[in-house]
Amino acid sequence: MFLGFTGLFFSCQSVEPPKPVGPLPSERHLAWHELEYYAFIHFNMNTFTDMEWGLGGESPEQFNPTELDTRQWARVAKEAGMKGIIITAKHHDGFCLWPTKTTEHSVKNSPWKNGEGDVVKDLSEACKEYGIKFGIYLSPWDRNHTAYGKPEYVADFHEQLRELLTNYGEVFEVWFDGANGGSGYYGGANETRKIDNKTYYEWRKTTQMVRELQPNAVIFSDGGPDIRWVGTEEGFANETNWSIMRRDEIYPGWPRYKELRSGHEDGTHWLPAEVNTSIRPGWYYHPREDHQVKSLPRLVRTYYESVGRNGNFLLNLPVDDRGLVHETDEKQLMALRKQIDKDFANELAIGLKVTATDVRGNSSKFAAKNVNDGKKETYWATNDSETAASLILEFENPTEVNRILLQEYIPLGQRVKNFIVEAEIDGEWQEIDGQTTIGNKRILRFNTVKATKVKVNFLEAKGPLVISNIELYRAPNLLTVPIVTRERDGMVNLTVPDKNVAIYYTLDGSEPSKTSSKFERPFLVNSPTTVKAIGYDPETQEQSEITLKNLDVAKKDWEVVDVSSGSIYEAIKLMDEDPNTFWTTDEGVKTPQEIVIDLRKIYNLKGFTYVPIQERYPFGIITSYEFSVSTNNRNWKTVAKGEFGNVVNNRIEQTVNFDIAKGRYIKLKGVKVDGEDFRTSFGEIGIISQ
Ligand code: FUL
Repeated sequence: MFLGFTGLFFSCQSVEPPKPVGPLPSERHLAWHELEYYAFIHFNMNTFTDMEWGLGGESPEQFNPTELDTRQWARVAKEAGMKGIIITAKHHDGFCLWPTKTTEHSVKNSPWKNGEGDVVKDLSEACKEYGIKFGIYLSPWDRNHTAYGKPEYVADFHEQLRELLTNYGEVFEVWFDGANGGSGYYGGANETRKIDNKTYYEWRKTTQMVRELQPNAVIFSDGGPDIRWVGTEEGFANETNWSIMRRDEIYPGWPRYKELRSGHEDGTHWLPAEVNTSIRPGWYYHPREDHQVKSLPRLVRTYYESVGRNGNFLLNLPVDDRGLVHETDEKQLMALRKQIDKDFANELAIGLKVTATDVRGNSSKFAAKNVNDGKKETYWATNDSETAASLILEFENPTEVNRILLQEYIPLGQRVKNFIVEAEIDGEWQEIDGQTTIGNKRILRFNTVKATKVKVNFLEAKGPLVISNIELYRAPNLLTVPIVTRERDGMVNLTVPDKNVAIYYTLDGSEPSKTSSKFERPFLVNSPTTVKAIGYDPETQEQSEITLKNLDVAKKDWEVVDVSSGSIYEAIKLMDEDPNTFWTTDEGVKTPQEIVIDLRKIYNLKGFTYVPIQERYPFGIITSYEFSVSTNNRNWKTVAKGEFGNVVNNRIEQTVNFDIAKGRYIKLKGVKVDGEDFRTSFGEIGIISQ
């Protein structure tokens, strides 16, 4: 039975609020939870040495941005909807972005602004100007410092922290990395140094200093003490995500880090998760990753799997060697903002009639309507005996929904362990989703339903329920450019992430529109063909940009018949239509490496394609090539020779055209390759035929 009779509620005074359950967040935590989405910026010596982990022996001379503009960073972050920026003031290589008194290894000895510059100061001022928060990353590991491993270094590390927390205004977060100790330059010693992560940095003293100098700042590390790493850099928290953990078991570099993805149900401290990931494969800028900025669907997913799973989202922007957020990254950030704004544009639950199976002391103070009154400080609570209850929101008319957002009133602790969402559709209840934890914020995405009522069935909790907010949305479909993939047998597939988005395509080079063929199932392409496709949202009648892919004969019968070294059996990977698999020749073979493919039929050839290896740490990319054709595998004719310009930095498909030549066999020789072990690698080889 549902209690809708507000008139019978007892007076507020007599009913006590529920007692807190488990460890609770501090004021500092509560302010941090509100931030939700903010930027990491990795910009430091590595930006100029094209490294991810500098060794420490770099020269300050190498730090020389040409157009460094921290106001651009702050503007981009602000426009992207981010609430702050955390900057790598010092990374593992030890180079300091501010003129610290502790070391010569800093901006003060760099050519940038003739050694007069201070990136930390510039950024703190830019953040202030744009009204966003400012945070610092200070690597405990320092591969430059002579005394690393001895107490003298720790004194300098603390001094660096003191400078950063004293001279740059309000700091909202201090970020300590778990990567610690190992090989390094160490003032020229070039050796491996091991430290004890638990004791060496004197964490207690470090924490005290932060508390004293920046009492509002949260401290991040694998184990806090305030907020925790989420145990992966891929950009997600687990579906079950407790904001509490048995904190005393954890320390920076904790080997059981996978537990950080879910927290501990029996946690002893409030230790919520921050989901850090980069908008590119690397944390630092590498021109070779310019084409690997994350796609919109990927970024949207990360948003829902961080903010939507009770975490904060810390998205890294690798500022480039000019000193700017790259244009492509900026474009993607704005696309994400636009999509998230669209998804949450229209809140449907506010003010709806709402009833619950139990209300604490029947008091209006704890009534069900508190979940949709738009106020986060009011909440619906159940009686102490009721740790399971349901709540129903009623629409006036059948209404489409596909998102639900739930929040517990976390000042009283995180409680919910298990819940189900149901919708009343055409008079019948249907389960639409079921999950475990909620915490500060949980967002569920489900297929659009036209509901008259939405019910949340809280099945299990650690104590009486304390729910502060429920929101409902009808997000639009995610409209993106279709992805074209193909199998070796020539079958072509077109995909978009949202199943409500239709795909239309053409095969004759004409512009696709919604009157073109609608993609229903994979189709065969076995001759030179240009596929053009669009995504189309039938609800908004909007269409995506056009994707274009040139396809040629299917590779089904092709066979690699000769390789100069390496395993011929593995060589199928260079013609499997999957550029993410690769084939490589042996290491250390100095003569140019080559490969011969039998196309099993004579074609009029007029070009070839080469996709370089797509690995995060690529090797063996062909930079100068020679391409030959033959009809009999004996008499060869070289039809093209040259360089793949900028292929190492921009690992996209390379296309080379040549005068028509008949050929059944093709030979690609890597005349020059990038890297030093002489391996030659191939992501994919293709032909262009007539
Ligand atoms: C890691 C570091 O080793 C990476 O270089 C990067 O700074 C990332 C955010 O944290 O532990």
